[in-house]
Amino acid sequence: MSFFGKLKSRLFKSSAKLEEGLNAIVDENTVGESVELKPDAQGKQSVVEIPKSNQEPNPDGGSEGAVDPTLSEILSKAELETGAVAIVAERDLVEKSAVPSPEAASFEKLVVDTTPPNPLPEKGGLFSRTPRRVLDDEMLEQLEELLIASDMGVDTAIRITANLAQDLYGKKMSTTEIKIALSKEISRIMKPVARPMPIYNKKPQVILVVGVNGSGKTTTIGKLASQFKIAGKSVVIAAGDTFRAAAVEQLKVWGDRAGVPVMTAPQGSDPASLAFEAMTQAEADGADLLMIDTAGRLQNRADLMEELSKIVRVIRKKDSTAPHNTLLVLDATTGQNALNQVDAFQKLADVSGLIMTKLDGTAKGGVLVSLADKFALPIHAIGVGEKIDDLDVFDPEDFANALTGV
Ligand SMILES: Nc1nc2c(ncn2[C@@H]2O[C@H](COP(=O)(O)OP(=O)(O)O)[C@@H](O)[C@H]2O)c(=O)[nH]1
Ligand SMILES: [Mg+2]
Repeated sequence: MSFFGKLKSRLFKSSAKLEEGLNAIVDENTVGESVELKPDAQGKQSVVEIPKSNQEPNPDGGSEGAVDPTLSEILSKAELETGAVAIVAERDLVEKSAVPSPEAASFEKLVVDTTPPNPLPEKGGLFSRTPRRVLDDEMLEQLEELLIASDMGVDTAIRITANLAQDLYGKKMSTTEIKIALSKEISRIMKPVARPMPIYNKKPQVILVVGVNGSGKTTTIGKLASQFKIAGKSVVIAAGDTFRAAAVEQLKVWGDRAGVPVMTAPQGSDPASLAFEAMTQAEADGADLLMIDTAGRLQNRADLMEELSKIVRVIRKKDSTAPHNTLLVLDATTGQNALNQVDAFQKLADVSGLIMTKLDGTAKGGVLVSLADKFALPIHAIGVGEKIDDLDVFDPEDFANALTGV
């Protein structure tokens, strides 16, 4: 499967949450479409014009009364009587009779570059129609709340909805059309920070990897080392989290798998002297890359700061320009807390880029949008699982489409 295919399926929790919220918003004050089905006396379907009064937004703002009892009775009766035949017949009717409104036509122009060539009809049950709602102040407010609930943060949510309003205020929008518009806005925010990790003409290029415990540093180093190795680079890893024996074992497994040497030191020993030895080894081997794992005990900030600055100090004895990259690894499941972690680690180290892990299995994927919006830090890669190929460079369009479920 392509990484985009995988990303889309693994970001499902985030996109499903967004979709559920969008459906609720759109359905709440739907502007009725005119194509509906009604079985006649013989059980065949025919087009029913929804009475005009039902097409107007409910002045109360609720959905009650949007369909009169007679019609809903007819619909539920038809559902029972006509079964699967209706699905085919109904799609046929919708295709033949749907005439795009002028609004829809101008919206098409706006989104022409992202609309799939043959958009599937929207899901809507047996008698599917495409609910649309006029993008007004109330709906914008609800969208803003939904984006905040999707971990995009208040400022970013406001920015996104303001941009939507600028382009689309007063237009009738379906869930799919909102998703496409959202995806465009999100990818616009993320494009400037989507940058692969730079590779310098340095031997060894030193990559320091920082982040809180459990964020995915060790796993990410393993994945990166394997991928660099496959790309023909020679790599040395320093298992600088000497605090946790498991971290060392974990790296050894990745190292064995990738054929990359892993420098280790006894548990509890000084990570800086290990980093120095690893630097010596990497130089002697003529390695292209040296990746240094670190511990992430943020609860003791002063210790961690001292530990990191000592590592930097000793490797600078060998190369004053090192480390060439300081990657901050963030766990998507921590949601908005990831922003605090960026703040904290920028004070501890000279963070040069971000990698976000665990975007699979969380509904908090939107946090990456607020990170992109709030910090100008490059996002190099994203992790969507525990296997070696579950890490890939960050592509803003793919991400925006996967997050919104476009
Ligand atoms: N689902 C998922 N799990 C991940 C991902 N990256 C890391 N993990 C898991 O998160 C846990 C902590 O990772 P680890 O690399 O040990 O974190 P560290 O403490 O920062 O070194 C491990 O169980 C990893 O397998 C990811 O992208 N997706
Ligand atoms: Mg670790």
